[in-house]
Amino acid sequence: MRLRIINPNTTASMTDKIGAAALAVARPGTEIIAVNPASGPVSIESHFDEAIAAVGVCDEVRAGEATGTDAYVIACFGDPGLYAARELTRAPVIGIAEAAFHMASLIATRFSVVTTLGRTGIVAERLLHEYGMANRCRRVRAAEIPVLALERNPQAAFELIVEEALRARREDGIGAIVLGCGGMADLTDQIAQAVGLPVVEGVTAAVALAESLVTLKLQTSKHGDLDFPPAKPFSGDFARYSR
Ligand code: 2AL
Repeated sequence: MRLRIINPNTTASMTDKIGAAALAVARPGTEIIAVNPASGPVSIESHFDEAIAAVGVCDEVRAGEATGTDAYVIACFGDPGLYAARELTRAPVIGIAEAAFHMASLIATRFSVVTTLGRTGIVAERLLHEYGMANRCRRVRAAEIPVLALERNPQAAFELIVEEALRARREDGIGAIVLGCGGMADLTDQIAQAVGLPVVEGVTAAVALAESLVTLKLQTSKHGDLDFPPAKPFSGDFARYSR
């Protein structure tokens, strides 16, 4: 099967890292195509960044539809454009926050999230409520590292994430940690070793869930709100969406 892993930001080094993490857990017959939009923010750390990145995600789904794709992963922890992407395809589309919350809830009664910045933590809290997972999460914590610091200085970032995860282990009464950024995908095993708790990372969780849905022949429902968007003209920069 062919999975298209969309890093919604435009930082190619992060896309490579996400692709490698996906490939490391993929089944032998799974092809991983890791991409990022040509235009958009270099990192996603605000509602504005998410709004712009969502357009890039939709463009990448359209490109995936043109070349044949069995499932998509949106590899940013705000799951930008998730519902719009689902409207554009019958293939399953999995957001990494959604995947990580669900996977963590299968191995622990309660988990905490360790994300990058306090403000993106607020986005994660909103998603927990939206997905009906808030009662499984004890706390969303932030290591207060900008997303691109994960690229520039991974060792320093690793230490801050482990410090926060150890505080979560001591104070939150949890059974697992969820990592709250696509850019943390390469650190999972090291963090799990340092913290001594199961660590759920969204890219790898989403790949495993996407493979399961494809195996079960479960596709995005076209009954109701996830049906293809109504055809209509789009003007200006978005004329490419006219149908
Ligand atoms: C993210 C992410 O996963 N990628 C990105 O650019 N911003 N979200 C986050 N919570 O740090």
